[in-house]
Amino acid sequence: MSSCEVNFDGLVGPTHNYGGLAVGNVAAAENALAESHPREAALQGLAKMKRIGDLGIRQGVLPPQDRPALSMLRKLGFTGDDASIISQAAAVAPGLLRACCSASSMWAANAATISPSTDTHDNRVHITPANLPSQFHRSIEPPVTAAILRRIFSDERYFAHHDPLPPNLYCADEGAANHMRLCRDHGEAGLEIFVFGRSANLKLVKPVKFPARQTLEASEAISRLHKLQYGRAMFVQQNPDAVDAGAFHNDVLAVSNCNVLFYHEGAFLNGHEMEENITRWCDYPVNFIRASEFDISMAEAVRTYLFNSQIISLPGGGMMILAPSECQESGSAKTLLERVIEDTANPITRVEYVNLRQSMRNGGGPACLRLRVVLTEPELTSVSRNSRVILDQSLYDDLKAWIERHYRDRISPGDLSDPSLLRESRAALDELTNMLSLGPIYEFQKL
Ligand code: SUG
Repeated sequence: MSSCEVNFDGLVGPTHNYGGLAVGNVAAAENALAESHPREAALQGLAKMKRIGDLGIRQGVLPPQDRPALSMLRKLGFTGDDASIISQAAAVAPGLLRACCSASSMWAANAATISPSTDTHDNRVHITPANLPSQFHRSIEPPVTAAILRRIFSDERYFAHHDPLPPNLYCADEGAANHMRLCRDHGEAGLEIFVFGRSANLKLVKPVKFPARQTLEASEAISRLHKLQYGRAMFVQQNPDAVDAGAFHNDVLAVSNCNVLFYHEGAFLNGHEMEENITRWCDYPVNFIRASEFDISMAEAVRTYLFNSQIISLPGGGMMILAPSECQESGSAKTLLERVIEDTANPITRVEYVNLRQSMRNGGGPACLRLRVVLTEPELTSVSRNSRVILDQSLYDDLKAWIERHYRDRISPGDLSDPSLLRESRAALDELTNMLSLGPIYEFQKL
């Protein structure tokens, strides 16, 4: 059966700001408390989706979460009406208010881990929303993420939904950012590679500067829940030095597409052993494009997010790299990309650059913004029948006009205490769920 990979990108939410919240995320720390530009951020993300759609590739949209997260502020002891909760939090716990205003659900690679139906025992697509307990602002996301994914992928004949893992550091799961898949073709069974940063149980080498987010135990649990067929799951440890250099997720230093794995030699604790195992497990040739420290230093790879590029199978054959524009301005990243496309030993024939600077300043590149979902035709049809989340020209036009109508030009940390930001965000999201034919998904819509 023919299948395709649909990237579902997270729409940047109206409260996009630089909260300085993410430990171990170098860009986010550098830009902490800077002024943000939510409208520009959302338009940049939408332009990326449109570019992929224009290449003839299916592209999906995930709505943002409702922020400020009033329900979290209430759980943490603030009382009264919405406006007074926000002003109390701004006065006594500004960091907490920033966390509750984060638009971090835009990085859809952290929304869930998804196994295509070709890989699973019951031939259904298995979906586990990430529990994200490592960073407080991200730990707020799972319930709404789960509701959105259940709504979009609602046909139980095709989709099996699991609850997020229990929300604790033993089971810390960051979703698809730590999950890669190799296959001959998207529609064929694949090898799912789960990349973990630490083990809750075993004494493994650990980073010293920054916390590793994903545990081996969480990865193993997901492979069990997804009923991966025998030989379809592999577990690989991230290099602790890479975490310390700012690779808080594996997708900062590695990206796969079909039979291509593009990565920095320092990404994994034992990259050579991993390559040998992959070669043994795959009955088709795998292209390992391994960049050395000499090609590009790990620091420069983290700065440019070269390996957070998307590798896209083009409808006419061949593959394209969609790289952040920071790579175009980096001598080593650009030279390496040019070498990759000239090398006929791999299927990558083109590179394009995309401006995602607003997201990049919070440590989120092209691949962070997307959740990959391999779907067969009937699975995709069931999605399109249920809602309007697959991008076409008319949805693009509607979303662009919606962003221009509702989003602020700029937000400074002080603006987060303005209760009208809550009202504006809710009005925008209410309109969005209608536009996407999703029905009510946010708590405020059910009150
Ligand atoms: O979890 N940044 C996100 C970036 C996530 C990138 N995702 C992938 N690599 N797949 C994070 O660190 C910054 C928010 C702030 O500080 O305002 C933030 O959450």
